[in-house]
Amino acid sequence: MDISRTQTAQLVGHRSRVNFTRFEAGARTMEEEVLAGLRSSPKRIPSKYLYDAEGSRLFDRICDLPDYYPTRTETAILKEHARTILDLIGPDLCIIEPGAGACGKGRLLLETRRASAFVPLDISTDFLQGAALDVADNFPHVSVHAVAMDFLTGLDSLKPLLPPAAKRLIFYAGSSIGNFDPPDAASLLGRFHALLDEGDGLLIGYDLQKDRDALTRAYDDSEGVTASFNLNLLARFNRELGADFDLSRFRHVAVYNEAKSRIEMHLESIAAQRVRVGKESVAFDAFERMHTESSYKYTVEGFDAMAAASGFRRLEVWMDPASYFAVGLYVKDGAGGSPSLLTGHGMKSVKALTVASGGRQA
Ligand code: AVI
Repeated sequence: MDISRTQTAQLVGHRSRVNFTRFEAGARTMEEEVLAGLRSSPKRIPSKYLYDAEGSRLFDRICDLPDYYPTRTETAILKEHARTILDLIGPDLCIIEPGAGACGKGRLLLETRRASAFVPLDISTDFLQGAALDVADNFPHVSVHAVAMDFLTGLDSLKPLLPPAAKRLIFYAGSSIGNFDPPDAASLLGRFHALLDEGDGLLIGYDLQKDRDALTRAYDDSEGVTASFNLNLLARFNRELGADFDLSRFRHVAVYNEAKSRIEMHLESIAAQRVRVGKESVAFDAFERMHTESSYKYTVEGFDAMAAASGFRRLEVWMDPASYFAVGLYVKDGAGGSPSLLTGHGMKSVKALTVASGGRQA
């Protein structure tokens, strides 16, 4: 990573302190990336731009929608199995949570009192600082080191910063892995692998293949929140790039691409039109679409194969009774242990991993 600036500070909360580090990397600007996507055929926009302040607020609303099952299903799995999950990796854990946001799911793991350190990573500095202080106040036995970074490009710089602990566990929740095309997902798993030592773990939530109706309802909800979330991209470009998208002339489309096992979100131009974006004028045909997000749906076997190709071996997987969502626990290969067998709904552990917990010195 090309780190142009690194800042460190101690944040002081009501009852606690948080170590805080910010990495800033040289990156392409939003205008360059958006224009490159609009020049391509078919047009596409990087999905990371969905998450400005308004997009993040809308995404929080999506997570609470009856039609959007992933968040509540993953939370229920974690609530039920958090203790078992962490016991499989071992005590004195350092939990690293990429894309931690409000650290809500990380807290479910911290409540088990199995972790001695917590490293939330997020690109949004203000949000991260507040959330990390709140975690430190609520879990005084946990040493919190928050890192503001784009973890997609900055993960290589993180290793020297990690606090000492017997084991590390990367916790990548929310089926965020599903928003990467498979080669990029595999490459991210590879970078997670590089951050860990043998016997360290990866706990990852991913969405499962299911019937088309349930999937399209989740991404085209009856309250129209996902449509607003998608269209907010255009409002953001109007605000931040001086674009002149007329939001009433585009519509939200969510389709399940069965051949690629992914939900695709698009914005469709309802008529032929030209739109100014930065210094360019971009032409849209009637019904032409911009691809704004993919959300891949896996099978347990498919996900295991991708993880194995990146050097991870599955110890266990937990699912809800309807097999809508999976939370898999993987270990960086080279450590002892017994992979469990698939046993149907619930996927109960067949044999717990036993790994000698050799201490690590930072
Ligand atoms: C963040 N990510 C896992 C969500 C998903 O389900 O792919 C983003 C999302 N897009 C529309 N609804 C939710």
